[in-house]
Amino acid sequence: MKTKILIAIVLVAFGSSFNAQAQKLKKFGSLTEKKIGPKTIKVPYTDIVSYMGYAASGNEDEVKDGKKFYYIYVWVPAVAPELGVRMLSPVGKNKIKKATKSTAYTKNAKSSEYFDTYITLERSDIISKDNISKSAVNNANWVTLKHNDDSSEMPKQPSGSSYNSLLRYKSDVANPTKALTIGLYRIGFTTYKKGEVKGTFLAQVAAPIKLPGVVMAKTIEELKKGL
Ligand SMILES: [Ca+2]
Repeated sequence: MKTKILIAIVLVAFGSSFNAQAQKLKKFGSLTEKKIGPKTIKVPYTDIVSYMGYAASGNEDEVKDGKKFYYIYVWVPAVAPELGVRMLSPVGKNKIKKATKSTAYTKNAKSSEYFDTYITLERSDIISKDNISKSAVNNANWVTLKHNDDSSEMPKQPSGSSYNSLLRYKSDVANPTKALTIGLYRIGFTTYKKGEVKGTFLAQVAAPIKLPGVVMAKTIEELKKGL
């Protein structure tokens, strides 16, 4: 009997420490791979911009196909060879260096709410920062370059499901519609299923080289302040 209880305690302890570990965000590896001994690793992105936010009922930016969409805007001032985007919910105990935190995140940082993330990388036809305005953004032609729902490279959610998202997009210079040129981009995030989105999240946009002047913000007003 005692042995059984002990085993149960050990299992519970192991289980919880395993969960805590699984929630830790790994380095954000790029498409470039390098062999280190017998292992092949993805060389980490060197330039990462992080944003912490809190999604709540009624604060969505757009309802598209019955899904509540939230956007983060990214100004890319130089031609980028590759971009990585990933999203994690909830933020939990992850400590992220130099992250921009929204007021809503700061107020709800301890919230344990989370959602099944889904990300899109979209490009607009706005290619001059002087042309960035709320109406220009609303009237811009947005093209989805890539999307991702679930990534096994991301930490599991508290439910144990791998529902967090990660995508990497390589610029195709031979194809102007698929090249990562100077311009205004946005990350769209929502849930796979239709309905409410609620919880803390971390969004990161990354490049393999230092791109001076990259600005990421939740709103056009905030973006313009950073330009
Ligand atoms: Ca997902």
